[in-house]
Amino acid sequence: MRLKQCLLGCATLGLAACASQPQPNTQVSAQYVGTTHPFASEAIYFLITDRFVDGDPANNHENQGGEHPTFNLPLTGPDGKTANVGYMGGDFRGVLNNAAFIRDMGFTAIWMTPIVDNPDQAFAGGEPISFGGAFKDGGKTGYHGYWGVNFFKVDEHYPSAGLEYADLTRSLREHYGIKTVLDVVTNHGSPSFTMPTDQPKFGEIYGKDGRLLADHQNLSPGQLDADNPLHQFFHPEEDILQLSNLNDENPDVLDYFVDAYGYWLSQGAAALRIDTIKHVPHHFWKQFSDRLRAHNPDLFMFGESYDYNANFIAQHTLAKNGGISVLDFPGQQAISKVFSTPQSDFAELLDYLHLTHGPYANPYELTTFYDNHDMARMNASDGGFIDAHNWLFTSRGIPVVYMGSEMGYMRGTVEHQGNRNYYGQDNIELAKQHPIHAQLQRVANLRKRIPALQRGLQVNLDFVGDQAAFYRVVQLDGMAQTALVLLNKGDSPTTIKVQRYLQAGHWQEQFSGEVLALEEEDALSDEVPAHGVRVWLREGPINLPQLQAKLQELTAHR
Ligand SMILES: [Ca+2]
Ligand SMILES: [Ca+2]
Ligand SMILES: [Ca+2]
Repeated sequence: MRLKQCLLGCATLGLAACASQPQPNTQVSAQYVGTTHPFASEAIYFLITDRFVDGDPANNHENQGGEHPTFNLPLTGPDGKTANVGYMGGDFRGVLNNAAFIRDMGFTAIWMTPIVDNPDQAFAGGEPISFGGAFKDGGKTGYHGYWGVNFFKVDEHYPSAGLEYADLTRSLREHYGIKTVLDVVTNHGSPSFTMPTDQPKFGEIYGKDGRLLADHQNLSPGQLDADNPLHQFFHPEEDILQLSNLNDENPDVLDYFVDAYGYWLSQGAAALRIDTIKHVPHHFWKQFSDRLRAHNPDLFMFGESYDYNANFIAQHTLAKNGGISVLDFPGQQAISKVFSTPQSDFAELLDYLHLTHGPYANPYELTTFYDNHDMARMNASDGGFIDAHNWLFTSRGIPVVYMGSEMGYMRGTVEHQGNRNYYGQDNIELAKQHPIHAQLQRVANLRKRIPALQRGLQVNLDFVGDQAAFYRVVQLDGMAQTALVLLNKGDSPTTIKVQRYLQAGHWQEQFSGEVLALEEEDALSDEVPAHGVRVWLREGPINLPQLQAKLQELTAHR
């Protein structure tokens, strides 16, 4: 077959061109792939457990907290707008009740905010938070989960009878094919000083057996006593607001978290998202990673290094620092800007990709997103959200979508302006009819069945104005695919013409089923709908020398 193609090629190209081609039998085994990591196949739906869906009012603890209640604490803004810093009832049952919704949208994994026990009162210290405010913890509760107290214990707001964490992970996996991503913190516990009077659980850390291991005792970090065993879990310096700054130099702290997160992995967590990773030194992560992977060899972890400098965040991805992937914050910035600004140019997306000579251990293993719970929700039109998803699910990286984006929920708002508002079953029912949801479901399910879109090398063609064209190519273990992705973020249909690296053969457009039989040196010209995506797929070995050379270059310098 290959010989026949070469002979045909010689007939058109002439003997000299044929003679310069690599030997056919070396091409058969050539491997082209962005990453072979199993987790690259996943697409992640991110939800704030407390704010997703209240599936069981029995665990709401509406009367918790005494003089510092924890349930439903609204922040009131102008024009009747509200945010909320109390618990609002979301739980494991609410997630499981909507597992089919998440699966049907095309997601294969759910990242839930931390599930471990947080304090049972609102924080009375710090500076009071108000509507639209930031960097103040006064008056807040641990509804978000990032204020751990006992890292071995599920917070009382989440489980139901017969639905502990292990039951949830098992049901999601066995009945819906969904993996669970555990959100982990090692940098800090709960707020730990400036309380008018010391509040229970704040600044405290408990062991698996329920024993008190550490207590900040409402002292400022500078007042901690290095000789007091209860203080040795903490750094004597402030880090983030009043949060207890855990001492990453203390081997007991490392042991504690390796044990705790190893325990949750044994309860069915499939991957870890690591909070505030840049606040903890690399040597800690190297040991943490080595010890967890000793028992979980392929464990995928991705960190939140909230920074727009790729060289900085990429440090975590290096093997010497633990080989931990990261959320692509530079990508987030670019993606959000491009798709919320109609006059933007697709070319503005090229810089963050770092497909060659970049700082990342492997750019194809980054988790990609355009907003989350810690920033303003993307302020885009429905078309902008649709375009963002069309890009996210076809370009390099593992897509992460924050709950509510399927209907552009609370778009443009920051954390305490509505971006963390309760989502709820009623909104989910509305989302199922929303145009953003319809298009997301279409492209996410396409990625789910096409390995080239999950792990293929990305070969960029033209990125100009509202048009983008690129290939994703994979040739691995007897499977070979070339996906040609055509994107249009404009308000009217546009024709995109591609000739560069275009292989002869049978191509099929994956949404419409249209087919094309291309000869060598043919061009492909296709009309892409407004805010649309077209994906042409060619199955079979990569046999075009120019494309082979490009793929070899991308591989050599990835
Ligand atoms: Ca509940
Ligand atoms: Ca609690
Ligand atoms: Ca720290």
